[in-house]
Amino acid sequence: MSQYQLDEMRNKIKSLQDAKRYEHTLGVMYTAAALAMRYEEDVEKALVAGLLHDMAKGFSTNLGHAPMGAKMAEEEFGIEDAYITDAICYHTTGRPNMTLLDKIIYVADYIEPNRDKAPDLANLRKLAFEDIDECLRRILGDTLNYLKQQGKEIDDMTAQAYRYYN
Ligand code: DGI
Ligand code: FE
Ligand code: FE
Repeated sequence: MSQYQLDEMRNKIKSLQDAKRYEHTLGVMYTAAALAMRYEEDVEKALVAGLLHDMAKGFSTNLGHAPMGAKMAEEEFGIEDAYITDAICYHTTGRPNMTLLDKIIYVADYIEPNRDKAPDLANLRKLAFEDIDECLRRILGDTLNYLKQQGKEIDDMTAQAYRYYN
């Protein structure tokens, strides 16, 4: 992937998203890159997955934007690497036995600098760079608690991911 291709993707994503969502996207992209450096993941794959993870936001249901984003990444940008598209596909629910890139995108989505809602975010951010599995476990738990508290329906994949890691 050339710098030109990455720039093209950025411009396209910027045109699809409002200013706030695009700031979130850049936050996830660079947080994912930093986690990739820490855990010896492919930094370019982390950048691409982070940039594209919410590309279908607003084009589908709340849960549907993740799998739809994976499909759009392939159709619009020719991303055929399933390692990347799976990380996009499962970024909202997680899944059992997540790959390192899945974990990086899932965690980056939660801790990127523009986020401010989650409880104990400062500690989670530190933990992300110390022990990504423990951080993932904590986020899955916090998300499940939040969904229950809000009376929202728990997706089967969310429940499976939670069970796998707890
Ligand atoms: O797209 P983002 O806003 O950056 O974040 P996201 O893709 O992680 O998730 C969007 C929302 O989806 C978030 O408020 C949590 C929610 N969510 C995650 N798992 C489930 C869920 N909502 C329901 N109803 N059921 C789930 O299992
Ligand atoms: Fe999302
Ligand atoms: Fe996101």
